[in-house]
Amino acid sequence: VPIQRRALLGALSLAALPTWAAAKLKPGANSALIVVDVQNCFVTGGTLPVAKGEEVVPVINRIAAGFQNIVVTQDWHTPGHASFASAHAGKKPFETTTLKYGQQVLWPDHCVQGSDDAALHKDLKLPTAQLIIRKGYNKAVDSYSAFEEADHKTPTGLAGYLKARGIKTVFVSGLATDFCVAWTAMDARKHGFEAYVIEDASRGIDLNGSLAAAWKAMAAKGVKRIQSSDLDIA
Ligand code: VGL
Ligand code: ZN
Repeated sequence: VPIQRRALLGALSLAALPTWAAAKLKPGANSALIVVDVQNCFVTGGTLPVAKGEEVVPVINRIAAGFQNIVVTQDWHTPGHASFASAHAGKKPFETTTLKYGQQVLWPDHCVQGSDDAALHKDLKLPTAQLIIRKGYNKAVDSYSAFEEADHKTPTGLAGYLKARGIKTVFVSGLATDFCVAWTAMDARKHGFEAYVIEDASRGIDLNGSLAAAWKAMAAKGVKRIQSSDLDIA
C-alpha cells in the first residue's frame, strides 16, 4: 500500500472509532428495564409455552447489571379468567371472541394466581428489581399491557410509578414479544415515555402473523427495536 493511502486508511479508521463507541446506548438513572412475564407458564413445560421462551433468561440477567431501575411483571389471572377458552362454551384455545372491550384471543388456562405455573422463572436473577407488577387479575378483563388493562381505561399504576421516580425511557424485554411486550411498549409511548424493545431479550408467540404485525404496529408508535448488544452494559 502506498504511503499516502496508508495514511488515508489510518485517518478513516480513527475517525470511525468514536462513532461506533457513541452508537451504544447507556441506560441512565432515568431509564428502566421492564421484564415482562418471564414466568413458568410462558416457557417450555408451562401452560402457554412461547417457543424458546427460556432463552430470554440469561440475556435479561446479563443486561440487568446496566440498569438502576428494574420493573418485573407477572401475568396473574383468576381461575376461569375471561381470556381462557375454557371459560367460553364451544371455544377452543387460539380462537377469538368479542368481549365488552373488543376482540380477545382465547388462550389455554395459564398463569393462575398463586400457582407454580405463574411463578417467575427460577433462573431469573434480578436482585435489584424494585417493583413487581401483576396484571390480568380482573376476571372479566385481560391485560397484556403492564400500563393498563385491555379495556384501555383501567390503569395498573405503572405510569404513575415511573413518572414519580423521574423515569423517561423504558427498555422492554420478556414474553411474549407480540403480546405483552408489544402492548407494554406501545402503552409506554402512549404515556409519554421513550420506548425500546430489546429483540433478543424477548421471544414471540407468532399467532397468524402476529409477530410481524406487532413490530409494524410498534414502529408506527415510535417504539425502537434494538438488540442487547446495542446496550452499553458496564
Ligand atoms: C401473554 C397471552 C396471554 C403474554 C399473556 O405475556 O404475552 N400472552 N397472556
Ligand atoms: Zn394471560
